[in-house]
Amino acid sequence: MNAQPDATTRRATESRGLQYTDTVAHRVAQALARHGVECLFGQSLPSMVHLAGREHGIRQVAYRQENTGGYMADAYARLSGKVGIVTAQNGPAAALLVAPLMEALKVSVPLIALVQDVNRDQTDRNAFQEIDHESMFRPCSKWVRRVTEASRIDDYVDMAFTAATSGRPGPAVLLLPADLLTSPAAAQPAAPRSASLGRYPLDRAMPSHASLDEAAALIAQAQRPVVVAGGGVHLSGATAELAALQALASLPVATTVMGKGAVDETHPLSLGVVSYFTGKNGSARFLKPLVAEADVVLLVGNRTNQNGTDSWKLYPAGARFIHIDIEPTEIGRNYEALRLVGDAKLTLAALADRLKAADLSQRQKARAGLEATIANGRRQHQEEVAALVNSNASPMRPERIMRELDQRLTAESVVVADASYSSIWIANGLRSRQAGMRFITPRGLAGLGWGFPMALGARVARPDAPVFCVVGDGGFAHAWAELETAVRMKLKVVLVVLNNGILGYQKHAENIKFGAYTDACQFVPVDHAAIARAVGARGVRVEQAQALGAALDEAMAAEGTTLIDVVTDPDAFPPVTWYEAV
Ligand SMILES: Cc1ncc(C[n+]2csc(CCOP(=O)(O)OP(=O)(O)O)c2C)c(N)n1
Ligand SMILES: [Mg+2]
Repeated sequence: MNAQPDATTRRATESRGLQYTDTVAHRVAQALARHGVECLFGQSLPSMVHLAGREHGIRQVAYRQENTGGYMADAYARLSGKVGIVTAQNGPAAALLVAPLMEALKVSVPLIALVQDVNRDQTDRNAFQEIDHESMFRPCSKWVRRVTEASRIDDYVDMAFTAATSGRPGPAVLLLPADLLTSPAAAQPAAPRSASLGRYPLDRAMPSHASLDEAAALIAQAQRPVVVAGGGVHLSGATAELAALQALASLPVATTVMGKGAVDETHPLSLGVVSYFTGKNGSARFLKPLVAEADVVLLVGNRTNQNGTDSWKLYPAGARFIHIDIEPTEIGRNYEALRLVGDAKLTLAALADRLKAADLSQRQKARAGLEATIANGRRQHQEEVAALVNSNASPMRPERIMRELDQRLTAESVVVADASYSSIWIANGLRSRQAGMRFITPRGLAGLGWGFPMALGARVARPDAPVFCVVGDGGFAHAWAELETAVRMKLKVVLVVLNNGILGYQKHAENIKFGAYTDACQFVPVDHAAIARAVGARGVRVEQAQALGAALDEAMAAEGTTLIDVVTDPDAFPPVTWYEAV
């Protein structure tokens, strides 16, 4: 006979409905809803915020680990145009947010971390999991504050959104003491805040008329101008303006990895990604001179970082630079430039307006020759890689894997890749079909393992878009647990694991640098498809090139996430230029 559960057991095991109404947490949720927040990426704490959030129609998207939760929120922000919100408990959980916040800081993605803190009267008493959050978060965020007064909730939530979405977007951290959240909400002020600040860019600034005039004249008179578009073009939503400028002034446009998709890569004036992988078999190998020999270089939302500039060797030393950026200190960091401090969308449009009135005959005359040069460079590349792209070898060549994927992309597809070789394979092997198509890669810090959780966040932002994800087997092992999240949260991703059995980039780079590789590089055989099936996802293994197409088609037609474990050539590496230079 079953004994009746005692009162404590009943209280612990039965959900009786939320015991709190009109708390500070409710006021937080209300403010989030005012800023257009629809979902919180969170495991549980601060529980009161999640529970109150339900009452405002705010959905919880669960994660298994704070690290990956941060990347989910990041990709969500990149694709939704809204702020990504991630929540975490104080202490060790909060510490796991450092890497995703740092990524967001590097590549200017607006995130807000809502982090629970210890009760206000327990501060500095060695309370459970108490750490100095403000010191920990300061170097990886734009703004970090701890709110302690019930009457200031709207003020602080609005400050967090303003920090995240204004100027150069980035992460903000709001620390919420646990006892404050369950306290009664303060009385509403006579004039409650009503602004919605959850979209970015919050403010769009413009450079001076004089500097725009000067830039337009430089472009109109240039002999060999080129545009190099970075991720800032996507952040600003400036892809239509960039396409218009490209067409109007007959400008060849290259992108960085972060900027991929800023232009249509099938356009006769697009160069694709031109950066640190223009070696043998690189898609931009034969187009690189259009960047390296330019006389005027227009940088747009481009950090001029090491990878994008191929260790600052790619851009021509003698060129005149024009740099559009919302962040004044990025202009002139590595290349002295005509400073166009402003929002990319407005600035490109203003530049185009001026060029419409300018004498563009030189640009028009150059166009046919330029298009022929680009077509020729593309053809040379296609001839060079034909054998690899069409290879039926087993284990498979990544170039062949990219061919199968590329054939299935549409302008609506979103492609996400992990760090390591996967982001290079997709940048090289897949083409953007229209200005504004999105390829999401963790290029702020290139941390391993971020690809798959980013794909989940991408799917939350674009529930109707086909989301493809390409990851290496080493990086994916950082995030296996989120396969269960994909199943539970009903997030469909077509996940391709490049199973080469090694930490490829690590092993090849070590061999090239040192003539030997370290013991961590080689794995025992792993059946990733079985891992997927173990948590209720679809999992298939592909060992023959001829089988990949059908596997992709089935995955695209299936209901939930499918993991395709593709047995990949461990000796294949992408065209990293320094591999050839050493
Ligand atoms: C968090 C993190 N740890 C370590 C590295 C260093 N790292 C860069 S690439 C790489 C190997 C990745 O192997 P895998 O994910 O299997 O991809 P592959 O290169 O084999 O395609 C390593 C260890 C990193 N970038 N990030
Ligand atoms: Mg690998």
